[in-house]
Amino acid sequence: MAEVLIIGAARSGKAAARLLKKHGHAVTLTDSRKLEEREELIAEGITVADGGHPQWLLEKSWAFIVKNPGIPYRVPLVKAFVEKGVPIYTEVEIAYRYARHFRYGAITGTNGKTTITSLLYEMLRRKGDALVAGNIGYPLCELAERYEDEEKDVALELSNFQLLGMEQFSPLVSVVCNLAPDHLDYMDSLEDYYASKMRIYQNAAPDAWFLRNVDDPLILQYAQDIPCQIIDFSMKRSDVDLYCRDGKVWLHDTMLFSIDTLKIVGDYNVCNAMIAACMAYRMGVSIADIQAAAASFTSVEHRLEYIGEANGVRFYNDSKATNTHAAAAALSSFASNIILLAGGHDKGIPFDDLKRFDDRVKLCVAFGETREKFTDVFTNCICRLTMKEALEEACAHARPGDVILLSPACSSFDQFHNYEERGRIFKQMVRELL
Ligand code: UMA
Repeated sequence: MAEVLIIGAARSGKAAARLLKKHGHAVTLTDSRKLEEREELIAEGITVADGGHPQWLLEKSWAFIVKNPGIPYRVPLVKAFVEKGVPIYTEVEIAYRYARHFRYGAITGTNGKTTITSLLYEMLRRKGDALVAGNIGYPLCELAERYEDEEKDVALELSNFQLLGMEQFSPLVSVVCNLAPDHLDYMDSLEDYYASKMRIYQNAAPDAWFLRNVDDPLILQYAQDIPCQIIDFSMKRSDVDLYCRDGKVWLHDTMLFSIDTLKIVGDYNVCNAMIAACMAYRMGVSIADIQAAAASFTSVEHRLEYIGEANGVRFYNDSKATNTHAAAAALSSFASNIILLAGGHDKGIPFDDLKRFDDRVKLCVAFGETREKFTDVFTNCICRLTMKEALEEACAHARPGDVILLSPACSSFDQFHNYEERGRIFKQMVRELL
């Protein structure tokens, strides 16, 4: 019975523990916090070392480690195992090894991943048995435990943290939708961050597809040695495999959908839909089903999500904007009168790219760890400690026709567990106001 250590006992760690236990491994689960479900896990036969990572974990020999994707490799416990040469995987790799009949449409990139994954899932569902998993919030191990002997099409969102712990994972179709600075609090450099994204296609079979965004110079620079078929796509050119012409999206000579049927707005969303449609096509979804799913898709929670209107002021929750690039996409969706709520955990990425929206931002109310940095970005900027105070300040300044937009450009970990919690709390506060 192989001894396995799992570091981090939140959603993905617990799912991996249960799957490995089911397959006869001796599983130890460790977490720096005290686990509420400690007794339950022990009753399932899992050894629990919580409230810290005790020294004995380092002294024992493990067949392999499963690391929560969010825990950096520089954390002392992880670093020690790297130095010892113990294999360290992330949960998706473990699920991949057991669920041998799953077929994957795998999506990574800096922004748009969740929209593409959700849209691909809606398309796959029309064809038949489909699942959605990964960074979007559902551990793949949970699904592998439930359906491991079944054939399933999976729309899988992958973060670079997850990709770093992959060894064999092989998708049928994959994409790096775009690249922009992010996660400098975790990676040693931006070069490492960009390169880590390219692991998505490293084991792809020769007949698999990799969708390459030729509009993105960073992707062209980093996407090298692709072992499968390359589908070049562009929003600007039509001399590529996947492109827009006459208001329609085409894959070679096949029309995938008409842009005017989409309910999601903005060029970046046309690009997201184009990617999802092409992936669905490769996974066997009919053109009619692709079109029906594309036309009925509205939005993703926490991504430029409309909450409501009061006294002529509209409120949007874009909590998923955890970097500058995503916040820029949100700001580009409104022509003027934006009251922006921004700020959060400091990942060390610059906000300079937001300066170009200064004339659209009537007022920025910055909060959290990074709040002072926004005073250099926007002419009108006020700092408050918390998101609640920032919202109160924004409401005090709002006039009919204004948009109050939470698009933080930062991750949430300074004041919240994750961006979902930040978004839910924001929506709750707004609904109380409304
Ligand atoms: N912990 C330790 N030791 C440490 C540090 C942390 O034990 O030194 C523990 C914490 O106490 C906690 C756990 O590790 O219990 C980490 O919790 P988590 O919420 O990060 O873990 P999961 O619930 O398993 O969530 C993970 C992904 N989290 C991260 O990558 C940070 C989720 O992505 C993903 O949805 C989920 O698996 C299912 O696959 C979230 C995310 O923020 C959404 N992703 C980043 C992003 O989108 O920018 C990459």
